[in-house]
Amino acid sequence: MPSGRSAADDGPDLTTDERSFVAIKPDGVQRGLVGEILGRFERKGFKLVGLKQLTPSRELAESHYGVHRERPFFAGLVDFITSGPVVAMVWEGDGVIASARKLIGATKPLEAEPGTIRGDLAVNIGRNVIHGSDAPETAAFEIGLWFQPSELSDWTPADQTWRTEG
Ligand code: D4T
Repeated sequence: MPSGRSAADDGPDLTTDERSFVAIKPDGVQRGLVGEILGRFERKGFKLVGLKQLTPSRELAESHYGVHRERPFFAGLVDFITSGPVVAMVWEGDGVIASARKLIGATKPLEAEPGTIRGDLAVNIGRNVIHGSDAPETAAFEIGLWFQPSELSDWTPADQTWRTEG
């Protein structure tokens, strides 16, 4: 650590290799927003370690949204997420789980701040364009649900030292 700095200056203890599962839902794919959304995560400085497009099976969708199984919107949610291609991604970097949620914005697009993906690109909760893991446990579960380990790349961007200190 450079002289004159203490551990407290670094803020929360961030893990550089933290990973989050992010998915562009069928509405985002159909509306041609894939490049726009990928670009926001790239420009932020996160590292893409997994990427594929697939139409999820009902089994996959029901597992992914299992926590909502008893909610009245569950059936419609599963119908929607299985209705067409989804772009599934794994992003890596300092604090990526919480940071991705900030980039994404509030679940209800009306409450999502301008500048966020939902704030800029969505108007309806049932068509809110994108999903991001909400905690380390759900990130680990969702990455394992959507990706095989062999589909994830361990790599170091050439400009890594310009993204993260130390
Ligand atoms: P996801 O999981 O898609 O990233 O959304 P959030 O994490 O932001 O929000 P969530 O889990 O509470 O909701 C999951 C998913 O269900 C849709 N939904 C939600 C809906 O259609 N009607 C509702 O009333 C709620 C609460 C939107 C996101």
